[in-house]
Amino acid sequence: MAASLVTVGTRALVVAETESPVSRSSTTESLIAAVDAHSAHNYHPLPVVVATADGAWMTDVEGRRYLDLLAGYSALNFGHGNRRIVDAAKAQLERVTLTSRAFHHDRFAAFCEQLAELCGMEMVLPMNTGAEAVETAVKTARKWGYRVKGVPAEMAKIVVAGNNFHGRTTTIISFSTDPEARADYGPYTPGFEIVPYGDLTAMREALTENTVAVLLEPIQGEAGVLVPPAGYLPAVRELTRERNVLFVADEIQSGLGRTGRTFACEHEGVVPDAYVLGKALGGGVVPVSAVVSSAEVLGVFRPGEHGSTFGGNPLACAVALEVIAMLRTGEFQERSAELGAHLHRELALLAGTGRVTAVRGRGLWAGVDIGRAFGTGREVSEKLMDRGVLVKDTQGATIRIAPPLVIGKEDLDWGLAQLRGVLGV
Ligand code: IF1
Repeated sequence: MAASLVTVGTRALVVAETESPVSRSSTTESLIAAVDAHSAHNYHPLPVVVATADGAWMTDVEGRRYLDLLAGYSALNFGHGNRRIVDAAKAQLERVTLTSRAFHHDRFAAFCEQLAELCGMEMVLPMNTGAEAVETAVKTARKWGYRVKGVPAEMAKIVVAGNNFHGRTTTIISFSTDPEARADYGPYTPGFEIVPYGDLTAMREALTENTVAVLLEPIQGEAGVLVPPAGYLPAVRELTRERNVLFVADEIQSGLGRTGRTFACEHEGVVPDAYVLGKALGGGVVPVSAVVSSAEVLGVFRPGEHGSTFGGNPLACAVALEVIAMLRTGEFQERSAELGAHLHRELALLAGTGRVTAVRGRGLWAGVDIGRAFGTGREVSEKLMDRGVLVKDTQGATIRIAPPLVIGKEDLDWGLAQLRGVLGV
């Protein structure tokens, strides 16, 4: 198997030299055909087959190189093959990888202690994927509502925002407003109230004595990197505090350095009651997620009431500990803030051209709306791919730019030059 892959790679390199960059070679085509035949069609990936990656760059099976401006939806904040993360993972692979939570293991204490400290919180409940952590936050808020707040049985309500994206479980899609994410998956889980994102009046009116939590993305990713109006998050914080409602911030995508701060909430001086974390916490190596909160809130759980086979496993903890150590210095946040300011300055110049109708975001994270006459987000993404830049479209007209935070300024500028090339400016 390994030998045949090498042969394929060599042949592909030869093919790549003789073909125009736009057409895909037979290797890429045959691999994609096999995926189409045997993988469920729940995705429509760009027609590139990645074989290796390093830092902000990926190389496909043809030997072509691409600048990664998506970073695994922010799971790769520290870049592909990050030396420190890979070394931490390798070392732990040789020691112990899984104990289950039936036993203690020697990385768990440091993981919980240091993650809680990074968040300015007291307790951690580890899971694996983002959706599992969101589910955990929902269960935590409900249990807190019944045990601590005194909400009558079965009456707990959680307020969420329109155009949210929190994951894909049946309960989470029950409070999605996206028909694609939701259709044909009913019956849906009750207990959620949806209000428009950024609308404080609607939020105030939605809160009742049975509301246990407000669950929000401090910046909405899938909605197109939507930054709420200034003052919205602090007002929600104030309101939830007054009404004894938990403010749960889904920082799965916005957190851990992406926006130029450890948490996107920090831009508005907001400290929520609980952070929901995922993606970059696993360093792009393993799925690691968690709910991080106070002892009052996470203290509601008793043995047997929640858990996960892989949650908080030794490999996950070793990788996350390295991620936490890197975040503690603040250098990645600083880099994201500085390079992000540069990115947004450059994108603002495009916004004046008509080819780009709007740009949103913070730090190294941008949603760029493409003018209708200049193609859909998907078409622009495909043209960028042909120029060696990988991005992902959303909401039809938007492309999202979220490079690994380790990207070089020259590489970012080169990527932006390709975008200008595609848009003809
Ligand atoms: C897919 C989007 C990004 C998230 C927030 C929870 C989760 C996500 C704020 C769930 C996941 C992903 C999932 C991925 C696409 C992607 C995404 F376009 F759908 F919205 F990043 F922008 N909270 N976001 O963004 O985490 O269970 O996936 O680990 O293909 O579904 P997960």
